Amino acid sequence: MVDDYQPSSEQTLDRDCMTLSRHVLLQLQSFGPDAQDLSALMNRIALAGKLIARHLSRAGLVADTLGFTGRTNVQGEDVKKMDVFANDVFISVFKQSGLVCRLASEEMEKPYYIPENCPIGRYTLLYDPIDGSSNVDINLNVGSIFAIRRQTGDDLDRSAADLLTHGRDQLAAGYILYGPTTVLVYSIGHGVHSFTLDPSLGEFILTAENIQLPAHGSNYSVNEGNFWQWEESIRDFTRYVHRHEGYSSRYSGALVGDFHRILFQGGVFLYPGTVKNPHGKLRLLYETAPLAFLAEQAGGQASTGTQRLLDVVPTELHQRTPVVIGSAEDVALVESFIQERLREQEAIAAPS
Ligand code: P6P
Repeated sequence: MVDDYQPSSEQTLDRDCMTLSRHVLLQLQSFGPDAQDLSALMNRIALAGKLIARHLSRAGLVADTLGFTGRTNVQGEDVKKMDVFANDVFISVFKQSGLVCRLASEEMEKPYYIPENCPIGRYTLLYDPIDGSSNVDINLNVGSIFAIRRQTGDDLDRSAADLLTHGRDQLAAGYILYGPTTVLVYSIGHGVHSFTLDPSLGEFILTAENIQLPAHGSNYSVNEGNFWQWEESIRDFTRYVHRHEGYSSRYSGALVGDFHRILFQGGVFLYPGTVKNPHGKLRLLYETAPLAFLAEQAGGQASTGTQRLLDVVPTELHQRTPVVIGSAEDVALVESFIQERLREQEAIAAPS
């Protein structure tokens, strides 16, 4: 038996003990009730990620995981079996949390209320359960996007009107990227941090802390197949990157993976308005606002092209916004083309 035992300074042991719930408490420098709530909420998000990752790892081997359900969601999109499974996972893990009264999802026209948690549960989860689900059937990365907001008022009429506020009201935001590894990236307003799932432990382990989005990057990520549907300003930006050295086009068709690349390598992702979706395709409350929260926390920027994205106040739950997000310099470059065209239009409209 050794007296005054000195534990070995085994780095990996310390690293493996930096779990998500502990990290949240350290971030908040508090063990108070609010900190405990956020820690418990993030732990539930992690559990949902593990359950979805496990299901995805068997997609194609287990009957009824791939393909379509034959239904369409509130967006008018074909619902894939994986969308429904992932949507139900989040409902199940938060039912048992006691903390969340409402869940608002891309897959549900109205928020789902967990009766046993209402009105005690003071938090709302907004989420896109599987973003980029068309990638599931071809074994490419997909993601879940989430935001946590505090419920204000009792919402007795179940209109969830208190959710229609700017993105600066988000308490926490992040995503889970299901790729070669499963990665959970989150922020509770104290920087952006990344955790990697260690399947042998069943824990998300801290692998990148205080991530800084580079001021500029070579990646530009946009669906150029929409070129004919864009405003001239976006075409101007595209022609600029085509004609200048140092740019690479990277687009996977799944927002989470495309954003993750920008977060770590820099550059800009954009989904502007199109003829088909004049206000953009992506949804504010559970796609662009959570990522905008992360981008700004990591030193980047996020706008609609003309307005800071976190300032946008939605008028309805599934509101879409155009999005330009990533490195500050590259977001500014896109915005400069938009401003240039606006000035030209104003000059033409101005009385001679
Ligand atoms: P498009 C996936 O359907 C999604 O919602 C995002 O994940 C992705 O960034 C975008 O739509 C892709 O849309 O029109 O380029 O196929």
